[in-house]
Amino acid sequence: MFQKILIANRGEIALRVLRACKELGIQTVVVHSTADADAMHVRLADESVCIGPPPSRDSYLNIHQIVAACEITGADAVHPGYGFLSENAKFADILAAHNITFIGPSGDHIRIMGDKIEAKRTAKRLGIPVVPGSDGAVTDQKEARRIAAEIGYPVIIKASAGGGGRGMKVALTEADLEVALQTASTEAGAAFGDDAVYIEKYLEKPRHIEVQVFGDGFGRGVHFGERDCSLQRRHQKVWEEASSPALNAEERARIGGICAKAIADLGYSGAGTIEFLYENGEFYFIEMNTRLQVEHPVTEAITGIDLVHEQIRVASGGGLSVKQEDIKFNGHAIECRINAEDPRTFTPSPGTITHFHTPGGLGIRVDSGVYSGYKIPPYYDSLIGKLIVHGRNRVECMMRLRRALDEFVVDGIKTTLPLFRDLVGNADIANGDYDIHWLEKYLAKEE
Ligand code: MV4
Repeated sequence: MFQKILIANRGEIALRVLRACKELGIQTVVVHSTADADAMHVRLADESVCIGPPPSRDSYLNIHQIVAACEITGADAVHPGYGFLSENAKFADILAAHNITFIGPSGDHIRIMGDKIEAKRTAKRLGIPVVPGSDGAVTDQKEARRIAAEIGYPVIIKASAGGGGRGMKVALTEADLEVALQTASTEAGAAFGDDAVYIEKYLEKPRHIEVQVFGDGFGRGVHFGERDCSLQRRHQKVWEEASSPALNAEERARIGGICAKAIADLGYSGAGTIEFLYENGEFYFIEMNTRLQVEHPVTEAITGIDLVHEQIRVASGGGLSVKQEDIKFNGHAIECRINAEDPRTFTPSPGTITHFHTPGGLGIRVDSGVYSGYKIPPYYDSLIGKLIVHGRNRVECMMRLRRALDEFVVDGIKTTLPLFRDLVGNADIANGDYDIHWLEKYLAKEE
């Protein structure tokens, strides 16, 4: 097991990882920018190293500074959290070259999944159902027209170097195709330095369902069920659930089994998330994330398993603490992402939190790095906390969520809490009846 882990992140996830390290008796080092000297995880860590000024590229993305902090403190592993360097293959390779363990998959697995064409080709080869479309990159208009005609309109053009919604263009008919292909490719070249694009059938009203997987480092794979993350705004998730209100146990076991086998065959190590669009009872692979995700706590709530403990165990060569048959799904969990933003316009609202009071009681978890008197710096993303509620079933979970939202107090800044108080009372949400476009339509109506 590791002696000392360096946490290369900030905010609630740095604290989340720190808690796991403490429980495992592992010493902790945090790195932070000058803007984060007052952060909770800096106070709670055994050691801290200031690695630079506020801009991320000079601190949380500065690989050399982070490697130097490892050398100075004698850290034997790095947990990257999510965002920042968590899916940077070069970072994983550099750490390996320094004999420091990257708590995550190999640089090569990160690289495969970062290239969306390569990821899709790999998924298909491993028996994962994919969205119908081109087999690889599409360059000429004639080929694009042939493929689009074959799969049928509407189609979507995606950048291979994109992902998470960046660099996509929809063509409703053949008349739109030429411009869509041209602009998608030009924009991808400018934004990512890679103009490769591919074509898929455009699914009009899918849900976003993602399967949590783990490779144990010994060639075995398991799944921890799915999360439904359909409630998004501009590709930012707002509300996540486990399990998906749309799936039954049979569908869960089927897609979970496919994903677990794929992870085993790939020889993947650590946590991963296989993302699907789900429409009319069918799953269509879109991307795989090779990191721990923001919404991992809903999976922890229904399985009772600490996924960061598992990441650390696997990275240290100790394997998973559970086998597939030990993983049982109990009840239902919902996560609300609490952002320091205006709840209608989503404009960031940094500043001082004058009062912070979190809900408690059975089935409530709040993951947050903030406290009363804390000043939110303006340099980073606006997530200030996550409310995770667990109940024996979805109805109990929703009742408990309503109660927890009533107790939550954040004064001094604007937050997205009022949005959640509206959503929890909405009939479609109560019925679990929503797709990836539901939230944007709802927000447009409310204006
Ligand atoms: C799609 C799609 C419809 N059809 N692909 C957006 C983010 C990226 N992960 C994939 N995305 C989409 N891919 C096909 N073939 C619709 C989206 C999409 C979306 C997906 C998940 C959650 C929210 C979304 C919002 C708009 C579009």
